[in-house]
Parts: sequence; structure tokens; C-alpha cells
Amino acid sequence: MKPFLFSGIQPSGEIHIGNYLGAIRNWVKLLDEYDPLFCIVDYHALTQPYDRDLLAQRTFDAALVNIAAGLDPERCRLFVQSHVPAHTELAWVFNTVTPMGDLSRMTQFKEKSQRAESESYINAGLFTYPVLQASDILLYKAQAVPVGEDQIQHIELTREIARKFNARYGETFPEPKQIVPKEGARILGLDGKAKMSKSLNNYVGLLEDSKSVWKKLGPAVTDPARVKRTDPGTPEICNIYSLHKSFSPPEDQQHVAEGCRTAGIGCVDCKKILHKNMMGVLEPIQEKAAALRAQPERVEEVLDRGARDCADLAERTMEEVRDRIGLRARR
Ligand code: AQP
Repeated sequence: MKPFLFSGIQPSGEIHIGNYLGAIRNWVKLLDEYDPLFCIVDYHALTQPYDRDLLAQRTFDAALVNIAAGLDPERCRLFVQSHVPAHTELAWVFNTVTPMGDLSRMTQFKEKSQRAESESYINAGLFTYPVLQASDILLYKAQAVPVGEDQIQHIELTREIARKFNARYGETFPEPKQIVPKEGARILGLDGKAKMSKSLNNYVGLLEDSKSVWKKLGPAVTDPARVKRTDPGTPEICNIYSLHKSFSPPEDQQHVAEGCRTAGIGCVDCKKILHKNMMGVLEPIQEKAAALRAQPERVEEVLDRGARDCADLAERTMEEVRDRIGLRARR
């Protein structure tokens, strides 16, 4: 039997190239090495302001995009978090072993609460988000969690929660390792300021068409030293060059790096090459997404099967947990 691998994605907006490079592309590479479980984490998406009328559709779209981007449903299980209620059940138990101090050190909580529009947006769910995430992973005793760089701290806390539970109640959970890609683990937004995020509107969506992508790449931040076409630049500090490293073949990377350093090409030329290579990756995903959109029942079937299988797996762990923590069994 292969060990379980778990990872999740929030239906909090359009899936973007940061999610693809930092997570989904890596998930696809790991499909055969593990028994993979992928989850659309809709309860997590409630922790930030969201449009109630869009959530169900966004959950479906997230599943569709992930399948189109390479999550072959024959080689993994894909399901919606709220379809397996044991996720929130185990999270409650983990709340009781997780120190508040550990949660208050989480960078994501600090960043998201700093940019909250008002105090009332900083809810307890945002604070305990990593506890629910630990529950997502440990419910399946997953041993591997492929994530982008921003999630490393949460996986460290997941291991800490597993240790805390095991120390109090006896050896129950393994300590999962994170798998972070060498390239693309932290994609910066097109504003060049913060991590590319669904909620920051600094992203390129996986399903955006060529025209819309070009409209976004046009004003995207480059090396500030290149004010005029004739100013030489430093590719290593340019966000567009870092995207070339994820989308362009080595010869194009070399060409744009040299052209930048010598002012042989301008930023617009460099962006045109990136645009072509990016669309070369996005268009096949978009074609598969369009085909799936025409057969929504295929996506529904995948999600149903995933929820059924995962509910069974989850119940096995919950029976063990309830017994370990001393709950009275129902007659
Ligand atoms: N910019 C990024 N670069 C590399 N990896 C990233 N991931 C997210 N942004 C980047 C990785 O994508 C997976 C799914 O992320 P998520 O949707 O669950 O959570 P998130 O990090 O909160 O995503 P966003 O886009 O930033 O959403 P919002 O704006 O809603 O908070 C994770 O493995 C993550 O590491």
C-alpha cells in the first residue's frame, strides 16, 4: 500500500498561475508515488469575506480546473471538504491540544488580519485556520503534503499538533512532511509586491484568455532600473524573469536574460516571449476545461466518488480518535 498524500486548495477565487506552479503542477508529478487525496477546502474559504452566492460555483470550478490541469481522476481522489464532516469534527479535538501562542505566531494570520478592512473580519476561523488544515491532513494520516512556500509554517504546526496529540493520548498520527517545488514555490504577484493571491487581484488566472493575460502582463512590474529601453537591467531581480524560469524553455530564458543585461531587448519584447510561452502552458489546460464544462456530470461523479471514499477513510480515524480521547460510545 502506498502512503497517503494530501493537499488542498481554497475556492476563494479564480485558480491562478501561483497555485499552479506552487502546488498543482507538483501534485501531478506525485500522482503515482503516493495514494493522493486532493481537497477543495470550502470551509477554509469562509475565513475571509466571500460572496455566498458564488461559493458553490467556485467550488465546482476549482475541481474542474484542477482536473483540467492534470489531476487525473483515475489516479487520485478529489473531493469537497464540507462533504466529509469529520474534517471539522477532528479540528475541534485538535483545537484542544493546540496552544494559542503557536497560532498567534502564524505569518498568514498576521498578514491576513493586517490587511482586513475592519476588526470584525478578523474572525476566530482565520485564527484557527491551521488547526482545520492539520485536521485535513491528519484525518487521513497523510505522510506527504505538497504545498507552496507560504504553507510551510502551517505544515510545521501540523507536525506539532500530531506530536501534542500523540504525547497526550498515545501514538496515533504520523508527522507529515511538506514537499515544496524547487521552482515556483513562491510566485510574486504582477504588482511585484506580495505573493500572487486570489484575494489580492495581482494574479493571472489559469483560465484567462490570451488577450486578458497580455492586458495584465503589459503593466506588470519589472526591474525598476530599466526606465528607458536603453537602460540595462538585472534579470535576477525582475519578476517577469522569474516567471520565464517557470514557463520558458532554457534557450528563451538565456535570450531574455542576456537581452536584459545588455539592453539588447526591451521589457515589452521580454514580456511578449513570456506571454507566448505562458499561453503554450495555459491553452491546453483551457481546452480541457472547456471540454469538462460541457460535461459537468463528469466532475460531479469525481467529487461524489471522492467524498464517499474519503468519508470511509475519515471514519476509521475518527473511531480511533474518539476512543483515544475517552468519549462515551453510542450504544
Ligand atoms: N503565489 C503563490 N506561489 C506559489 N504557491 C502558491 N500557492 C498559493 N499562492 C501561491 C499554493 O497554492 C496552494 C493552494 O493555495 P490556497 O488556495 O489553499 O491558499 P492560499 O495560499 O491562501 O491561496 P491564495 O491564492 O493566496 O488565496 P487567498 O487570496 O484566498 O488567500 C497551496 O499549496 C499554496 O501554497
